[in-house]
Order: sequence, then structure tokens, then C-alpha cells
Amino acid sequence: MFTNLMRHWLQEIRRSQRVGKPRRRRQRPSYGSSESLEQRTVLSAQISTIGTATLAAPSDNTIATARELGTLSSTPTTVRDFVGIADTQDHFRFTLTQARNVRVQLSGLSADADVQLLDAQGRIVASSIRCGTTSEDFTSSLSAGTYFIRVVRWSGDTNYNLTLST
Ligand SMILES: [Ca+2]
Repeated sequence: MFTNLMRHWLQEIRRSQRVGKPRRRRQRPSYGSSESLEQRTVLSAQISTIGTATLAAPSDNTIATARELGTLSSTPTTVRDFVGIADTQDHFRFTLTQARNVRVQLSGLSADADVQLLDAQGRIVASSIRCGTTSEDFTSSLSAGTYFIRVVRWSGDTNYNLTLST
């Protein structure tokens, strides 16, 4: 009896390891390495090429071409934009003149998108990777400097509101 239970239990474990639970978020690919970013940029470029002529070429696909949000103040900064099959990543740059707790929110989603905070070297400092259309939300304690926000498409097409507040 005990042996059968153990065998069944082990089979269950093996099965879950083989199949994986649906949408196991921690197994997501990292977008942090330059290699995967490069691959995704290439993929995005290919999609743009084969897409319809109405699709604008995404111009903020890398931190080098990030949209400038300037210095964060006590007034929240909100931008509205889009990620989808034709534009898989958006990047924004902001500056802090002193240490702040920065809250990052991504709302108004109609498909799954995630948000990351990167330091001046492009390393991921914090991220929010909730499922579906659930809004993303995190707060990070940051020293003065330059930072980037990366909004990443996970599935579908969606507009979003990105709000940064201190
Ligand atoms: Ca999400």
C-alpha cells in the first residue's frame, strides 16, 4: 500500500516535471540578456517586414532608443502605448535626482503584458509578471541615477497605461 502510494506520487512528480503546469511564470525566458533581446529584436523586425504596410516600425525596441520620460517628480508620470505581435517591447528612460521609492504600474490591459525596471547598464532590477490582463504593480527602492522601464508583450495585443510615481 505504502509502496503503491509512493510510486503514484513519484509518477505525479515526473509527470508535472515533464508537462509543466500551464503558465509557470518562473520558467519564462529572460529578456535581460543581450542575446535574447537581440533575438527578439530580430524577430520583431521580421514580423514588421512581413506585416502590413500600416504597421509602424517600432522605434523604442531597445534601451538605446528608449522614450525619454525625464526626471520623476512627486507628480505621477503616465504614458499610454501599445505592445503586441507587431511591437513586442517598449522602453522608457527616467532619471532620479535623489533616492526614491518608485512605484511602477501597468494597467488598462486587454492582453498579457509585463513590466521590468532596469538600471543604467540594462540589468533587470525588478519586474512584475502577473498572468492575463491583471495589472502589473511593484515598488522599488532606488538611488539617484538613470533607469529604464521595459514593457514586454506576453500574448496578444494590448494598449497599456504605464504610471511611475514616487
Ligand atoms: Ca502580465
